[in-house]
Amino acid sequence: MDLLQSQHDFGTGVKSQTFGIGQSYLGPVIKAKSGHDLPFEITNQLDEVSTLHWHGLHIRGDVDGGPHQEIQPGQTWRPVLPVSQRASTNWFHSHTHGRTARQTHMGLAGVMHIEDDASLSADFPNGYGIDDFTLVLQDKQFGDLGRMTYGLTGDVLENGFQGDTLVVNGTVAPVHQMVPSGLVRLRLLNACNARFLKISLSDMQTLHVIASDGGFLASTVETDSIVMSPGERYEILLDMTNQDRIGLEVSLNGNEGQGDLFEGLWQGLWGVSNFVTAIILTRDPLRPGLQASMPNHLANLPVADPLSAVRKREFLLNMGDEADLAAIATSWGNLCGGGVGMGINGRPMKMDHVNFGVKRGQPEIWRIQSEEQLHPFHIHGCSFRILRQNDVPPPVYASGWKDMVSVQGGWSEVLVSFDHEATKTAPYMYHCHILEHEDCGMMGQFTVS
Ligand SMILES: [Cu+2]
Repeated sequence: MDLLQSQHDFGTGVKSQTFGIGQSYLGPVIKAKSGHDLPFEITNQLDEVSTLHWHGLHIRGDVDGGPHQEIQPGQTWRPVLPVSQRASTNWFHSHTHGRTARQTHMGLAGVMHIEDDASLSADFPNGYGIDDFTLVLQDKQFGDLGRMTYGLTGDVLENGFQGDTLVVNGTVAPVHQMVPSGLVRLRLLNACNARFLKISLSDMQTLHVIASDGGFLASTVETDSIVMSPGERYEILLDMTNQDRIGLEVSLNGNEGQGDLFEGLWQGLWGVSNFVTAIILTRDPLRPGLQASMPNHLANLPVADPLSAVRKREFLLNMGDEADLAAIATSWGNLCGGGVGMGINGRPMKMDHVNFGVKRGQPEIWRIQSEEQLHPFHIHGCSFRILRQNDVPPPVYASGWKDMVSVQGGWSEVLVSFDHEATKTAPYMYHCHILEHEDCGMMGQFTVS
């Protein structure tokens, strides 16, 4: 796969300047079977340095694709990924120091499905593009001429880039899809730089959630809506046996408004305005699909036992000073701070400073708190379980395997352990997944030995 400078029509009738991975915008959907080594050849045809991080994969730090595995212009990176984890929907995106936000926004992102024996033999849809669809959800801003725009100001650094137009798999929403008469699976990725998305179905139909970031839930969770932070994945099932048409609705209200955003997000206090239909699924009555009921049992989830933890660590996310951010935005143009302005526990990300080391296989509790604002926190090389999210238990649909947890005002706690090695020269990252915050230094690094 090559990292390309390209042009792409998002459906606005004109071509925008974009980056792509082997295509004009975004990358291919990669399907991998757990238990196999996955070799890649990634050539950087851009005229700037880049990286490709495998978000959600449990793999060693030296193939993780973080900021230490730079691919210089013209160079080829050849990582072999030993994929050994449970079935899950993961993704990959740029993780270049100080440039992650812009490069990912330009299109350096793609999706990777991991399957295992259980997922392939289960009684639910897995025909890619037939009854199993992958939706990359992003917010974009288009200028007067219909071209995608991205520019940094102090405000954009502070709140993260937020566009007013929903784009699905690189096309302005809504997109249309014919589906067979039966169960249909949607794999959702929030690939926005900064925007939280609230997801529901048309006609207030019940959502059936089967999987979160790191794999299947214990059983199907029924809910009116789900909230997705940047970086999160959820899978849902729809029964199209007896309905002609259904729409997936996405609210872009996420990060707007005043007051306690977190409460608003999770307790349904958001206004109902500004819902956009992401995709309209229309049943093809002549195409029989999978005739099965909504699955009940999906996976055996171990109890997340906080008493198993051998130690606790605390992370305070720091926003930095407004005037500093404005100055950074001006001086760096369309780059972010390169690791200054924001921080964690009082210090910004420094490439040559490893913050701490953890021991392989030893569960820890990581407690995350935000000085101000809502932040989605991500940890590399693992899946964890959320014990508390902003002082309360997570929604049931977020109680399984995760690699994203959000926090605003209160404490979030996760139970985490790592199975793979990350050395001092190839450490793992933990960071805010508002990509402009990450670029401004809200990130740190750690080893696993
Ligand atoms: Cu943040």
